[in-house]
Formats: sequence, C-alpha cells, structure tokens
Amino acid sequence: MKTLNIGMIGYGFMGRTHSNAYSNVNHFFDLQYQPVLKAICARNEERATAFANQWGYESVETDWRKLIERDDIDAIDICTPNNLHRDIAIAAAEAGKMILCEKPLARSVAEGEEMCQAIEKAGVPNTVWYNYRRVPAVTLAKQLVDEGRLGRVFHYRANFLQDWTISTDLPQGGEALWRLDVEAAGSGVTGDLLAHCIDTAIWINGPITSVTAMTETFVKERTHNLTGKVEKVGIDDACAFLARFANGSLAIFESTRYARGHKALYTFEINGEKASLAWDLHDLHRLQVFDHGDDSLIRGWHNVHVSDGDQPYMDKWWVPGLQIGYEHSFIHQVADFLKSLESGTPCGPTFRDAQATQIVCEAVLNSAKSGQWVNI
Ligand code: SOE
Repeated sequence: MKTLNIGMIGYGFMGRTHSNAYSNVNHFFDLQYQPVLKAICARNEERATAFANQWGYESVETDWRKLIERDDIDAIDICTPNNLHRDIAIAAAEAGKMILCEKPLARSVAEGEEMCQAIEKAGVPNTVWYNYRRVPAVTLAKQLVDEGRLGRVFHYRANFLQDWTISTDLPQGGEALWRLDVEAAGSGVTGDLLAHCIDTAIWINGPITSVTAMTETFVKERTHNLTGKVEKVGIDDACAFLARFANGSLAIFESTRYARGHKALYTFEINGEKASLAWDLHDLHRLQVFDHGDDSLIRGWHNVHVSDGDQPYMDKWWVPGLQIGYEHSFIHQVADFLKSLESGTPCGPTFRDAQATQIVCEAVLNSAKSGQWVNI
C-alpha cells in the first residue's frame, strides 16, 4: 500500500466532509493508495489543533505557504473561501503537489485559467470537488443517458433552492458568512449553487452553448463582519437562466437563497424522446425513471431505489436495499482520485472541466448585467 500524505487547508464544513472521506475510503474500496491525514492548516492555531485532534491529523500549520513547502506532503486539499483558491493552487502546482480543490474552481474565468495553466504546466494530478456527480443515483442518470436510453434529449431542468440568507440582520463576510461577501466568494448563488447544477448538466448532457439570465440581490446592504460597517452587498441572492446545449436541447436553471422552506433542494429532470429522469437531493438515493418503452398497462414513473450492487458504487457498501447518503459522494470522489493515480488517468472533474463550469457561470452573470443572450 502506498501512502498519500494529505495537507488540508481550511477546516470548515468541507474540511469535515473531505477528512471523513480520506479516513474511510480504504475501509470500503480496494486501492493501492492510502491517504494519510498529515497536516491541517488554518490561521487559528488553537482551533486547527482542536480539529487535528478530532480528526487525527498528525500536525498543524498556520501558514499555507509553509505547508506547501513541506517535503512530506503529497497532495494539497483546498477547503478555503474562494478568494484563496488561485494563489494556493498555483503555489501548490509549482511545488509539484497534487491538488484537490473545493468548488467553484475560482472567483472568475481569468483566475480559473491561471490555475488550469499552472497545473497543466506542472503536470500534477488534480480534481475539483463537484461531489454530486458521485451520488450513485446521479451517476446512474449519467449512465442511462450515455447508454442512449433517453434517445434524443429535449429538456434539462435544474434547481438549487435554499433559504438561509432571508434575514436582513444577517451580516456578510468573515468566517461562515464569506459566501455573502463578493470579494471572498466571487458571486452568490451562481458560483456557489448553480455551479453544481451546471457541472452535473455538462457532465450528463454535454456543453452549454448560450445563456440568458436574470439575477437579483434582495437585501442590498448588510453589516460587514470584517469592517463592522454597513456595506453594499455584491453577490447575487437569486439567479435564473435559460440555456441551449450543443446537442440541441433546451434548459432552465434556477437558484436562490430566498425560497423559504428549502434548505438544500437540488433537483434536476431530463426529458428525452424515449424516457425521462428526475432526481432530488432530499431523496438522494432514488432516481425517478419514466420509460416510454414499458408495457402501456404498467407504464409510469418508476421510483428506483439505488442500493443494488449493480448500480454505481453500491457494490462497495452494504447489501441491496440499504442506502447511503451525502457524505459518501465525497468518499467516492477520493476513491476515484486514488484509482486515477493507479491508472495514470485524470479524475474528473479536473481543473479544466471545472473551468468549463466557470465559463458558463461568468456568461450567466454577464448576461444578467447586459440583458442579452451570451454565447459560450
Ligand atoms: C452553501 O450553503 C452550500 O454549502 C454550498 O457551498 C455547497 O457546495 C452545497 O453543496 C450545499 O450548500
């Protein structure tokens, strides 16, 4: 067994999902590599140490540049706010480290391009944590489309709905609330939530060729945690856009943090000539399938409980009928990354794949500003 020493930067929500994945992957997947939780890096030493103790990291760093310089680190995992992705990724690539970067790749296409060029020049293995691709029901949807079971695709429809920023008293910026600060995040729901929908859509249904969008910032000013002053809000609170795919299908995407009652409702539906598929993150182990080829007496929407060993990833888990959850999508991504090291093939989404999503996000934001269709 070869070891893969992980140096993780940031210990928030994503730091926990990734740490859990590294810790558990070898219990379930037969792999040649074993991740080792070598170092956690964050500015607050006390809290980083507490995190290291809780998750079993061997050491703590408070300066990410020092972490990257260490010879005993093989892979850098970037779990920081988006404004640090570029500098860390470029420095890590120049130091010859493998990189696993949290989504979205960057705050802008320009930053993403610099990152892609850096990893391509260095030739280091890389991946971006668009984890929903590896929810077995979503992977199954991709498999069914690839097998041609839907025939020609006409429609793609996706939503990502939340409600956690409705309160006007919620400040922006700083720890936990950096997603509301345009400087740290780059954008609002477009980069944070629609990026997931776009990544899945491109992966399943191919390239997006044009978009027309609208965005809204419902709460225009919020106190900034870093300055203590009331400041203009620069992010999009809600975004809806229409799109065309290269395969001729039409799409509608919507995301908001103002859909009272919805916490993380990511849904998509795909309508083809022969069949349709639908998926819902709140019921993530199920794929709804309508097959027009079924006997008309029993034709209808089938609720497929994705828990059988024949279905993606499920032979690694329990027994048919017993389901898995959100955290497993991250374990699958680590397993696929480690397998990609064995085979020497890329582990999608690579930085370049994630840059395709970045390009669509930026086109969406530009279209919302100009009121025009934007070609990709
Ligand atoms: C935001 O609330 C968030 O945590 C996103 O940043 C994640 O990418 C998404 O999966 C869930 O919601």
